[in-house]
Amino acid sequence: MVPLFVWGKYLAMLRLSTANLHALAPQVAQPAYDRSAISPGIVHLGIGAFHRAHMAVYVQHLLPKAPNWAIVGASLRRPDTKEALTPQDGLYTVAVRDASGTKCEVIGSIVGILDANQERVRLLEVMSHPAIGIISLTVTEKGYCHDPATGELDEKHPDIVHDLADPENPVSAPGLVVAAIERRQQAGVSPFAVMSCDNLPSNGKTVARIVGRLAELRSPQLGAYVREHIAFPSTMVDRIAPATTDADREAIGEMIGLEDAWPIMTEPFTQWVVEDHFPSGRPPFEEVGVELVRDVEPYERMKLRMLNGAHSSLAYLGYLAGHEYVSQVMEEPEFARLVRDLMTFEVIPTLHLPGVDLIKYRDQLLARFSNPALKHRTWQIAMDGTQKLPQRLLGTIRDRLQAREPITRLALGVAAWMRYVTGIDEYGQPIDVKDPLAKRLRAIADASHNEPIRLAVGMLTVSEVFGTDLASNEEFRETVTAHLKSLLENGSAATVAAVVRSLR
Ligand code: CS2
Repeated sequence: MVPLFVWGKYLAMLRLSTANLHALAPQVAQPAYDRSAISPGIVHLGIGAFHRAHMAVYVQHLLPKAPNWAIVGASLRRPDTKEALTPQDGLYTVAVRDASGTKCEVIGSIVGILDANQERVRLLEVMSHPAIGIISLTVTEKGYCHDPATGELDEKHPDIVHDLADPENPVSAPGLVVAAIERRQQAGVSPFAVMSCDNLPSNGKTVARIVGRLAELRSPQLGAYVREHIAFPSTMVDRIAPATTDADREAIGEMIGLEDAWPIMTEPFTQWVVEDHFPSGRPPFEEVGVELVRDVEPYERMKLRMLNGAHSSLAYLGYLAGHEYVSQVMEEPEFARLVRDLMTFEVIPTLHLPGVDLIKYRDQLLARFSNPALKHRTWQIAMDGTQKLPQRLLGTIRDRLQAREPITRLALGVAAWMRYVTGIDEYGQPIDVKDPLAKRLRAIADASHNEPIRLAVGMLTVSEVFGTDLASNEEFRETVTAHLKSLLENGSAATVAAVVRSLR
């Protein structure tokens, strides 16, 4: 039973909004610029937690110097962000957490949110406005409607089929971008830059290929226009931002003194490396800590293989071992040892980044994964494995196989994914597997009757993930199958312990 005075306090709490900023607790940072004097220069597709913890914070710190680069956000799937933030005039709290405590900042860089499903025409109008110089995206890996193994547009994807049939009313992110490019071209408006902030390999080049192909399917002229005039700078983005819970909402409300329907939890670490390729102009990103470089790819590869590769391995193995949060998995010495050795012996040798101390980067990652104040669910990271595995683990595996080097720890992450997508955990309970190919994976698992060789061989036929080379690589197949057998027979904790011990 909640005591009455708590209810009274909760009911009396004002909602975060421009008018109520005066009631904000004094220790909370807030926009250092006049929000009525800023205007949008960026349209961001996919206005979820990651964008709001990352790019929107950089833009908040840019706006005092560059007031014409505020953000209009669009949600492509659900209207919930718009519903939460519109009554708050787009304001929300970023709560930075670690063992030493929580620091809050109210972010005001998002000046409007559109729901792409309900306001498609308006969204295209805004994207086509001459003031907009950048279209940025965090639509997750699957939002690009591509084949994860090849990085090419999936021309049979239902959303792409739809967008080719009805190009004025696109539903996919590439479809929206192509429609806006066409509108601008027809109206003689200068082209924008398209900046992917998703964890895809060579994200700029990949999105250029996807958008270019979709435009070409519309018409060869539009395809040629995209190739010649649209810049697709690559980026490496990094900040851990777990999904917000109701307990977070309540705790942040208490801290800031106002009710916030959708605050974002994150860690102190943040990094953004951007390829400096914006022919039509960009804000002075370098003034707010963005690293502008000529070639982002080595940084991207480092981050995808080290951070995300370790993250996915921890997520599948940790979930199977019964751990809800990443930091709990890291408390298990054998698991922590496994990811440390995975990075040291199997990932770092595949990276070439002169001037970057990769051992230091590894240690920083281990500390970030162990942050006890961040409730990052293994289940959240386990989502969409078919879209994530190629760039996180399989590219590294290919490089190692080619160099005739062992892949034992890398293959354990892959085997754990195969075990996870069977949809039944180690206690016989169902796993809520979220993945665009979940049904197909489940059918493969059911047909294998948990027989390790059949399960591994069945999963390896998913060519969108493994291509054709890995499925026929004997060493890979055998290593994965041996791990899978152990995971099915002994469980995740015992398998991890045995692998760590055998390689000591
Ligand atoms: C995570 C990433 O959910 C996931 O798959 O691995 O979102 C990760 O937290 C970010 O890439 C960190 O920058």
